[in-house]
Amino acid sequence: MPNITIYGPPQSTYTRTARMTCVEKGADYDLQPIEFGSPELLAMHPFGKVPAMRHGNFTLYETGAICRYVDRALPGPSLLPEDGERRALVDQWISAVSDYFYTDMIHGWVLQYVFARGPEGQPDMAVIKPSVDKSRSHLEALNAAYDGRDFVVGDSLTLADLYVAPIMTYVHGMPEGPTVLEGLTNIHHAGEAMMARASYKQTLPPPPPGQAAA
Ligand SMILES: N[C@@H](CCC(=O)N[C@@H](CS)C(=O)NCC(=O)O)C(=O)O
Repeated sequence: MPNITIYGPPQSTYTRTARMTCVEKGADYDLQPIEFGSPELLAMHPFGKVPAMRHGNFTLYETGAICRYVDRALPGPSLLPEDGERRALVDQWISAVSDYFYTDMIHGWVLQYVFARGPEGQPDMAVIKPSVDKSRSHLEALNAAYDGRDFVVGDSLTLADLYVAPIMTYVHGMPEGPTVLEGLTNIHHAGEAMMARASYKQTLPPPPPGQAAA
């Protein structure tokens, strides 16, 4: 079986979800950084996002499609539950994280610090403040979902956990992170378990400029 190649920068949360899936499934994979807007990326991904994937002659884009392909292509326990209700809950959380979490935690918060666009080149607090408030409410929903378990759905790791983890790495490193996470003990416990996994440790992104490693 040829190696899987994941195209995307190590900082990208979606790219990391795909990489974590490869590690969890024991897949041999290569990470290939790629330039946004490059003809090489657009040839694989007409929408110009990351990650993209190549496996032999097969090319694929969209994180969900890549993760499901890797999950099926490799032996070992599936990252998607067989049970219909649990499977639906995994899909629910993947959708919620891709939409609400990504919008408010990555676009409206983390990237506002990384690419500061406010007055005098400072982070724009008029954008960050409401995003942080919305993030707190999203995180309360996640905290409730854990219900004292280490996983978002059920008693074993699913793709939902691999969507959550890359975003949480950045949230922990934000100036408002400790306050926003205050009292969310389920998230704390599940995060400890996640941080001990090889897939988490092997895919840690380089710290954003001016920020210590998460
Ligand atoms: N729906 C896509 C979203 C991928 C995505 O937004 N990736 C980000 C990086 S984490 C990206 O490519 N951003 C660059 C841009 O939006 O131009 C997926 O699930 O793969």
